[in-house]
Amino acid sequence: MSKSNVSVSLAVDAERLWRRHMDLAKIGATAKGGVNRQALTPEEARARVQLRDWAEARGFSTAIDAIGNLFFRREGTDPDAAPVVTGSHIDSQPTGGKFDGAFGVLAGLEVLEAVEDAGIVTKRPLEFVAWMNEEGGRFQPATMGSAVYAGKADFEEMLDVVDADGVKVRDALPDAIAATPGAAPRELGAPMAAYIEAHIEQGPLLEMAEKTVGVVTGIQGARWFAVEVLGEEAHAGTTPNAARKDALKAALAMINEMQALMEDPTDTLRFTIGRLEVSPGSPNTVPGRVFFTVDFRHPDLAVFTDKGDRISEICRRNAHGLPVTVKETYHVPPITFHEDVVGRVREAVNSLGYAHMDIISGALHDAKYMNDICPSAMIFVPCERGLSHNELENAAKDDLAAGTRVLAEALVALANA
Ligand code: HGY
Ligand code: MN
Ligand code: MN
Repeated sequence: MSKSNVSVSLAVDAERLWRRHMDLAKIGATAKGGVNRQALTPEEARARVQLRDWAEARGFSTAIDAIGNLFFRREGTDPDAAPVVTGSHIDSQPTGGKFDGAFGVLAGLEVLEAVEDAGIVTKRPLEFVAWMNEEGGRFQPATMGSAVYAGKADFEEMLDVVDADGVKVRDALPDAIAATPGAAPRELGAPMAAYIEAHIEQGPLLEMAEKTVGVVTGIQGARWFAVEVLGEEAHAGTTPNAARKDALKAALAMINEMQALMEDPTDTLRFTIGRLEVSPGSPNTVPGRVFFTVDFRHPDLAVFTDKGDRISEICRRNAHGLPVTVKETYHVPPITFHEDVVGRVREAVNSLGYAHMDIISGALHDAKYMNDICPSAMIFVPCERGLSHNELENAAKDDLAAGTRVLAEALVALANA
């Protein structure tokens, strides 16, 4: 169906792609060279406008859905055909890097531009998307926008999620949506023919194996918990141990027992206490309240279930009579991507001749929810030292271009299948 016999990967422009990363990274730039562009902040709104400007300069149209997922579209010959879609996220961690999420969105833009430059006609429309609140750092859960889109999270419930300052999604969302006023309305859950997401690996495996491309066959499971322990504030000097209701002592007992449970000699299991708040936080007052988060991940469903189910029981048993609440804020079992779409990625990487390997994603991605509504897969490229969720995150220009060429060939093949 291609009008020209130029293969789209030849039209991928590595310099343009790299320049876009550097330009987007200026929005929310931090002193250490990373980005702080958290979901539904003014910085993220500016990034939305920048994407819209780049896309519309090439004649691609813009659409937005009720939860703020932002879509960009290049028409195919069959306007009624469900689109082939790529994308990722532009929101970042508070101390995020230039490439986490941004690569998948900018690779999508680059693919549409390369298709346009090569004069390739596709049957299906091609789209790339910037999913709202993938990171879940400010508003939990993560992958909020794609979960609502896929019907796996309740829209109204997500609107009532609040951040640490008590700001609700419902209050912060209008400014994000208003940032691109000309965007057409997009229905939540509108059909997609296939989805492929490009992302940096955010781990060291590709770099260690000296591979340029990761053919991602699945995503490990992730379970997040929010735990609050209530004690009684008291004088640190006068209060006998027997009379204390020390929220931190109980929380540390819970965390220590969890860490023992999560010991794994194979180093497959991932267990992180990412947030620990102690109130009132005064050196000479017995803590009256402790809040902490748990991020537990594993690729095997049995381990994911058995060990994850023990977290609540460990908290209750170590509370020693103090009130404790344990809320599971995220529960996403391990998934396997669709073999047809993984196959398209494999064909593309073989035809381009890049050193590659199969890999399971350790990180969460919006592709997990897309896999629930259409055949999906992912493509990884290495990042330096596997470092991510860190302002020093770095990736090589040639690797980003290689991943984008694989993405381009796979998407065009799917759009004309
Ligand atoms: O937490 C994650 O795995 C994703 O990078 N937000
Ligand atoms: Mn990401
Ligand atoms: Mn991330």
